[in-house]
Amino acid sequence: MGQFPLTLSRFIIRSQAERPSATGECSSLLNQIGLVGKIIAHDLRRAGLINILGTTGETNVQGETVKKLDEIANDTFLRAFQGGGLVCALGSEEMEQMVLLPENCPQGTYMLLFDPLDGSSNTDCNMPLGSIFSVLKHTQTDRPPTESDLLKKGIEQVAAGYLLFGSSTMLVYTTGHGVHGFTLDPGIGEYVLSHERIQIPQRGKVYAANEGNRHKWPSGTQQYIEFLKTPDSAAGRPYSGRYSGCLVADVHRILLGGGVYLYPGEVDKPEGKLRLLYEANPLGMVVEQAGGRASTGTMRILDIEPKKIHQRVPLIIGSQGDVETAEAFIQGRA
Ligand code: AHM
Ligand code: MG
Repeated sequence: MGQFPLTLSRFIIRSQAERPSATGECSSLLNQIGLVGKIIAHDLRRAGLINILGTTGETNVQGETVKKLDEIANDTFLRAFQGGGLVCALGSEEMEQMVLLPENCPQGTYMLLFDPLDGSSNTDCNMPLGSIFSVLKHTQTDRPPTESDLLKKGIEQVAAGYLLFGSSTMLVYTTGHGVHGFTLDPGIGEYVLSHERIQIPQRGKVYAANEGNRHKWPSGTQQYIEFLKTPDSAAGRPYSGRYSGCLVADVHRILLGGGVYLYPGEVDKPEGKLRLLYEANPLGMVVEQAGGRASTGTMRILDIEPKKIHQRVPLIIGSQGDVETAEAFIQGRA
């Protein structure tokens, strides 16, 4: 007889029993994110059939074209946490301002930040997509949170993770006690533990970067990518280039097999493209919890003091050794 599947909810109960100090609320939140993942995955699977591909004709707060699926995924997160008493405030890459959920105050002490649909240029061609989430705690329960309460350093996250909509749907998360991956079994409609305690290799053989932007990169970044492509069999080079256009998918590959993902700063845009609160911090926590490293090239992502909710940062993330080498090039030490 095969092993009975260890589902997400069962795994969470087991982990809680190992840590009696855990309140259990974060568990409900993770289960609810799992449900969000099932709903978004359901929409993505039928997207080409029900006229939800393409753009809405609008531009978001980031100045980017909004895809219909961006809006649908964002609404799914909003609806999932309205009521229920868990989350008092939400912030999203797709929403200009924080959304307060007064019905959940003051009992809901979590604040949820998310990128509802990461890699949305992939929507119209059946390529992988993701959702990224970061969980913060609102500690001043005598008053509802304001936007400045969302401006916490990444090290203050109480949980973080992502949903990956690839050839299968996965939920990968950390609450600061290792990283665990669950695969949605469509037959039973449950997330089943498939990757317990993920550890990222110290070095990999893959790099992920949009090399079309090479001419915009500072010379240290250009030299690093040239270094990775220069053959040296003893050192395991050249690396293979693998870039999907979906940060979640690229980081997931690297989390499992090692290597480095870069969305660096550019000469005319030193802050890069990716968002600190919705992308870099949550993925930074996941990767660090798996033994890897997340950096701007000059500082640890999780130590950055955010100044505004839609702040962007350069991101170099992946295996400890690979990110350190990238930092050495970027800082002119290599
Ligand atoms: P998005 O959240 O608006 O989709 O933007 C983030 C995405 C990442 O998933 C991906 O790695 C990167 O932007 C791709 O950008 P580019 O097309 O410039 O390579
Ligand atoms: Mg994104």
